[in-house]
Amino acid sequence: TVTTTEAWNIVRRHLPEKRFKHTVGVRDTAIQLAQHYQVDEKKAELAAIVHDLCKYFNIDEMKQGLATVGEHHWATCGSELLHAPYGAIYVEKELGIKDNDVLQAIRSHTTGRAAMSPLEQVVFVADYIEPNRSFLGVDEARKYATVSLDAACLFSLTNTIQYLLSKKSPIHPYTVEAYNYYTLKGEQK
Ligand code: DGI
Ligand code: FE
Ligand code: FE
Ligand code: FE
Repeated sequence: TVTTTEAWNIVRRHLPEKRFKHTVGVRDTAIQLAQHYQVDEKKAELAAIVHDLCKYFNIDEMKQGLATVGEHHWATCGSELLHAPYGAIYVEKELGIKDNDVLQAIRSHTTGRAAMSPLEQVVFVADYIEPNRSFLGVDEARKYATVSLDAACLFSLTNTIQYLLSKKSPIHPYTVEAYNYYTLKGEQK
């Protein structure tokens, strides 16, 4: 597997300046959250460093790569979703990252999913609240991140779904499943 230094060099070459800065923010935030919630810090760091590696890859290349491993259901999706599941395939193949926890955190970082592991939640939330983010609601999201990972995930999912609805964009079933899961989980306490 790659070292974090090697991963940084690869990410540097693939990402434009702004996306690289975002990645630094996600790495720092993921490490903080991992420490706060007693999640494996090294896994969180590696997943964060490579999470957006494929953000600007060719859409057809990503769809084909996913279809090759039997995931034909991404056919109607754009690169804003494809870079996450394809990223997991790519870093396994090209960077030799074998850790399934890390790969799963990369796979679910955009849509989320029902019953995410704490590591997945750390990366999902870090991606949403890193210091370079400036959208409406991000400060509230940062507050939830100090309360609990479940609360932060639910807030992020709710906000993202509202944003997608306002744009009349399609909402991926994984996003809906994640929202339903964390809403129901919140009601039970
Ligand atoms: O890659 P990033 O910009 O750091 O962040 P991301 O991977 O979390 O999200 C990328 C975009 O994907 C963001 O604009 C929101 C959008 N998105 C998240 N969930 C869904 C979605 N877009 C659609 N169409 N459907 C979703 O369920
Ligand atoms: Fe992303
Ligand atoms: Fe995200
Ligand atoms: Fe990101």
